[in-house]
Amino acid sequence: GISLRGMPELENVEEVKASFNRHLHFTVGKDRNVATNIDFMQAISMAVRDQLIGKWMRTQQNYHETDPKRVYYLSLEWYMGRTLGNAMLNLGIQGSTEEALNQLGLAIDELEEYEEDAGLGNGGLGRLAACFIDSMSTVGLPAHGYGIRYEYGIFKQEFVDGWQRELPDNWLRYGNPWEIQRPESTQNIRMYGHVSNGKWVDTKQVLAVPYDTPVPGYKNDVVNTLRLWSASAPVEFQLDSFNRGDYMGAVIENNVAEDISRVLYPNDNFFEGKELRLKQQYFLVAASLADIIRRHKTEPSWKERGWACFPDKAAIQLNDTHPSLAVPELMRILIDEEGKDWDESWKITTSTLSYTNHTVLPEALERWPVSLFEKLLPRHLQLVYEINHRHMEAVKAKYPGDNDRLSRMSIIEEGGGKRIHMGYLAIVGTHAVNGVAALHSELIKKTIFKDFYEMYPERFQNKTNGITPRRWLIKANPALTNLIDEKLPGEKWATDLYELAKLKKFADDKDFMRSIQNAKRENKLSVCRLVAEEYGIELDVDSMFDCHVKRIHEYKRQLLNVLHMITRYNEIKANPDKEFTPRTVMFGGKCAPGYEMAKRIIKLINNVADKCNNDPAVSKYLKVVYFENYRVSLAEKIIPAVDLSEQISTAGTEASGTGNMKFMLNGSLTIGTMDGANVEMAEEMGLENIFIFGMDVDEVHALGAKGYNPHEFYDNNATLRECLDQIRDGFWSPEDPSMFSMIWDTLMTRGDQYMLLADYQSYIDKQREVDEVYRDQKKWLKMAIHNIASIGKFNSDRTIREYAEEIWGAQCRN
Ligand code: 26R
Repeated sequence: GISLRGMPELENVEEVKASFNRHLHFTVGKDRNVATNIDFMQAISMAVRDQLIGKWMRTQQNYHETDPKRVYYLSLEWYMGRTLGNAMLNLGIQGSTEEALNQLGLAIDELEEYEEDAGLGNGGLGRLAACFIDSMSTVGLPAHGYGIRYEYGIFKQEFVDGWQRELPDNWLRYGNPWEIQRPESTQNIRMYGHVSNGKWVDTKQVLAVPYDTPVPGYKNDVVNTLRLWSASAPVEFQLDSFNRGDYMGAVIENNVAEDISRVLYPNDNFFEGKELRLKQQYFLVAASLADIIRRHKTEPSWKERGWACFPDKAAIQLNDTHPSLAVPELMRILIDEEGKDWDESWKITTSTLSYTNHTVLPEALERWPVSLFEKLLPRHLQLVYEINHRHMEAVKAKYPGDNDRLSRMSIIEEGGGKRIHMGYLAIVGTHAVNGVAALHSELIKKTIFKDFYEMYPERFQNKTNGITPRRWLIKANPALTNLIDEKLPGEKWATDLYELAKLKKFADDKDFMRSIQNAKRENKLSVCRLVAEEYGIELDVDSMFDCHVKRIHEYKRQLLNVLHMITRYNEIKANPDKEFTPRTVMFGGKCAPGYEMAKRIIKLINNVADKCNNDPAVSKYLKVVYFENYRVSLAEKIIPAVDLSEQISTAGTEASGTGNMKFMLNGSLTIGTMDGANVEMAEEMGLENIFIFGMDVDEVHALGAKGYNPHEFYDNNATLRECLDQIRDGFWSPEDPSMFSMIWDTLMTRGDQYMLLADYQSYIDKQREVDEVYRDQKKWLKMAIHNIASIGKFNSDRTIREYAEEIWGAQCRN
């Protein structure tokens, strides 16, 4: 059928053409003869941007006039991806823009490919911030995102002989048409120095220059702001050297200050106590808080009530502990600059701030050495000590004589060089702490924050993650979007995904099932073309597309997937006459540059891919593709084409997962453990529509308590043993037989934290079941429709409404 979505309006088409030509001529400074595709992309981006500006100014003007409670989302990561397509979609001008460019002999979808991803994030946490800011505009919250304008985002991944190589991501090279520099709102940030007579003196200065990006809601005229700070050296920075007459040295020194916003730290789930990273955190926090307070001082309510109104007018959300310096920084402002006493300052601080936890992995928790703090932020260290002192008094009062508890709960960890536990600081210094899925929120109460939960149970909440259906369905998957539009006319579903439940009645409808199948096939064909072009590999479109895309980390168990591939390979080789259900196993994901084990996992996957793809007897049934440089824009192409989504982390380790939801929304089936949000997905769709396997959290804990012994599984399972022996003996690395000994050691001799072998057989059995169902396409499609129809809860609009209502006390206007 023909979709009404994006039908071009004639008037708008003419306007877009004129605007595009104007920008190409006057802003880019080229004519059609010399302009490149990048020029065309920039010209159309500016034409689209122009349509945002009026709504943007009106939205901000309205906030100023009506003085509502505002929400501030502080995050060290914003994994935005591309902006052009999303802006057109949310403005409702996709159709007119496409038509306008068509008439000029250009193709919008081709031009969109020239936009660099804004890759200012590592993975889940950064992409969640991006989905949230889309939702905050869509539900009509007066919200601002705050972050750092890294000059280099997440590195570009390249494979050299199957090993990951990192290249710098110079995403701003050709300029960024979506940002507007606001030098007049520059903030002065101080660091280093010392405290003398209670005053922070002899500090070094750096300027924080804001760059604003408009964030439109979905077809609702709301445009909020993402404000990213860039570091710049002040003139004073050079004074010292100037006085010494070292002009050249002084100017070159600017780099040191400007390095603060140079590059995103590529660590995911691994804390490294680097000074530059602490500077980045303070830079974001200090600039954003100063900016927020400046804004509120111009509001009418301030004139009446001053600071007393602040918590009623501002809610500040901390995206993990990365911006948790907000606690001592707000205290410093209130006490040192505003002359407030401790108690009033504490009240304002805790009632304004709230904190989201995104991981329980102990090695990811931020614990900054006191020595570093003292050097960079001496005044903040004093305040943290005072916060801890008062906190310790409160613990003593509540639990007299319980010295163990007292030392467990100290924000300052003693022994082996003192450290500040930022998670504890964030809980003590805020009024709400939340996990990101039901299971995870329960887990933090029972494990990492148990003592704090017992003391402050009312602070602990759950906010199950969600994803924006605009980018992850309407933009990424037009084929499926059109089908849904046909069944559910009126577009209500685009913001209320619970509407998709109405698709359940078509789960047995032959025509609808065929349409769903065709849409998936169309998307799979696009990926086949991409893989053929990029890697020269011919895929079988009818094979099952089995996909594992996410950061490479041992807890996510890409290795378990490898064991399944190897098992399959061995079975195919051992049974040359047997028929198998053809599969294409797809991987994507980067690993932290210093993560040795993960680097070897990547190499192993690439080696397995080579062997399978180049052996005709195997490749008939099993092909393996590792997508290079997986990122937001590539995810948008891959996810709609997938049949089977791999969500196989050890139960209790993946806080939520959000990729899992993106696949479900796009009609893939999930093979997964009872971890993170998988648990709630299963609950929404019913266990009959998802392939759940392996130990649940309780079983994982029980096995850990009893003592996990890999030999129990190795000794009793011949197929598993064959896989592991092959890895140990160099079957998968003929170029260097000992290449993967580290993998063997981790799984077999170092007591594998993630208990891969314990879930191996259950995983293999479940994969057999997956094959069987795939052969029964009727059953598969029915399950797929149930997945799509059960996605309602995982809309990030729902998540944001819950934050607004239960944590922020802010009004959604839509
Ligand atoms: C301190 C440091 C280097 C660091 C630690 C952890 C940097 C980045 C992280 C990333 C973590 C916190 C992260 O991305 N967590 C993911 O958050 C998603 C959104 O809530 C979850 O869906 C996902 O399960 C979780 O791993």
